[in-house]
Amino acid sequence: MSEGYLTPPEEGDDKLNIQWYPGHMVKAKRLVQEHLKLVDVVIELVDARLPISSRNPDIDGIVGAKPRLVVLNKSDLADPQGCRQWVRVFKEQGLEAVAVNSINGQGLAQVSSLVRRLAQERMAALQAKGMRPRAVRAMIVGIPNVGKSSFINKLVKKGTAKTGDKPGVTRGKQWVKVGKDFELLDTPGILWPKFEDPEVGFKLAITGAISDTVMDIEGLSLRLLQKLSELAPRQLQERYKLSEPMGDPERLLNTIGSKRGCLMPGGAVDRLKAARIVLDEFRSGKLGLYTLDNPNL
Ligand SMILES: Nc1nc2c(ncn2[C@@H]2O[C@H](COP(=O)(O)OP(=O)(O)OP(=O)(O)O)[C@@H](O)[C@H]2O)c(=O)[nH]1
Ligand SMILES: [Mg+2]
Repeated sequence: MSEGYLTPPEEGDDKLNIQWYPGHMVKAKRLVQEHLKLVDVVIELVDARLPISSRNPDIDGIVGAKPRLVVLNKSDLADPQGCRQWVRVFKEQGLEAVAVNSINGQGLAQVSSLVRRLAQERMAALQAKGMRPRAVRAMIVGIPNVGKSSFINKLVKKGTAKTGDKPGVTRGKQWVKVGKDFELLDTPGILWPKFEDPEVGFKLAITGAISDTVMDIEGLSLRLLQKLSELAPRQLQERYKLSEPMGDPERLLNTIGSKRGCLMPGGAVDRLKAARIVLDEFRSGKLGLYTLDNPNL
């Protein structure tokens, strides 16, 4: 995740005090708008666990009428039924959508075929004007840490494996080949999520979209424990072999810390270490698979 676009939390501030640098955001948005002119299709990556909170709210205006594919990445970490519902919701809104896993490549074959299909009309129009057939060009946009680089790497490897001859990267150009008739802009566009809603900030923080260095890790994990003890008490109990009833997140964090041997010299629980464990295990799906944005709203 790129550094330097967050302000650090204020001393003693227990809220998620996250502020993007506005100048940085405007510049990145302008860059995306410039690159848009070069492509036939936009691939918008969102986090499958939060398909709305992980979007830039201006995305419709930025992309305009250009054909767009919404890719729900990290679908391996989301509730499978939630993924299916969200794909349906996007389709109902007139957007093509597909759930993928950029680590094992699941869903990526569909991405290639959908991109080609979305570009068909434009390619036909270009040829009708007498232009020679060329590869379909697409660019990736998405918020920090949503998996843009992983997605590109996996898609490109798949493509080159299929054609099996030349290396995938065309030097001197900013395009990466995905098979012979599909090219990706090699630098993804970064767009920012919206932070004004504290609930959105919380969801982005617990899924890892915000750099941990700017956050109160202990406070965040306490909120997460509170949420999980309401949402999925059994998962918590099983994972951490808890016998006591759920409830007070402060006590829960201490118990988890001592069960996992997070002790400081002198024997007190190292709560920061315990907090990191809870967050890491939630982010890697060990505490269950969740879709945190409700598709039915
Ligand atoms: N489980 C899972 N993890 C993923 C997936 N895609 C990416 N990741 C992980 O998410 C993290 C961020 O991935 P990147 O590809 O670096 O994300 P990015 O959007 O390029 O991030 P920036 O360049 O910082 O904006 C990495 O730890 C990846 O391994 C996925 O489909 N499933
Ligand atoms: Mg990247």
